[in-house]
Amino acid sequence: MAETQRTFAIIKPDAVANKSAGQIIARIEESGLDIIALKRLQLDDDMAQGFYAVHKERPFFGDLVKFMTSGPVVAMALEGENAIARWRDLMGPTNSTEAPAGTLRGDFGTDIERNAVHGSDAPETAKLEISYWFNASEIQALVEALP
Ligand code: 3AN
Repeated sequence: MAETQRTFAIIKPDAVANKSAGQIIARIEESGLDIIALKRLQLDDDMAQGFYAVHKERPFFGDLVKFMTSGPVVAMALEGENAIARWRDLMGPTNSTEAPAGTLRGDFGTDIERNAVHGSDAPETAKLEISYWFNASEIQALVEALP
C-alpha cells in the first residue's frame, strides 16, 4: 500500500555549477513529489564529513568530501507517497556512466562521484538526513503527522 514518506535530496556541486538545478527541480515537481524544504548552501569539511560519515573508511571518502565542498549545493526535503523509492527512481543508478537517459544521473551526471544528485536510501536515513540539514522551522510539511 502507498505510504506518505519524506526523503532528503541534494543537487550536488557539479549540477549546481553547470546550471542544471532548475531543470532538476522542474523534474521533481513534474513527478508530483512536493518540495517541503529547500536551501542553497556551501558545505564545509565538517558538515560534509559528518554527512558521509558512514563512508569514512572507504577509499573514495577524501575525494567525495572534496567534491561535495567544491561549490554550493541545493538541499531539499521531498514528500509524497513512496517518496524514497520515487526519488531514487528519478535519480537512476549511482554511477552516471551506467544511468539511463531520462534519469537525472544519466542526463546531468558524469561518473560515480560527479553524479548530480543524492537521495536517502531508507526511512531511517531520510529522517536522519533531513534533520541533519534542516531545522523544523525550515520545513513546511504538507503532512504534519509524519515521524
Ligand atoms: P547512493 O548515493 O546512490 O546511495 P552510495 O550511498 O553508495 O550511493 O554512495 C554515496 C556517494 O559516494 C555516491 N553518491 C557517490 O557520489 C560516492 N561514491 C560511491 N561509490 C563511489 C566510488 N566507488 N568512487 C567514488 N565515489 C563513490
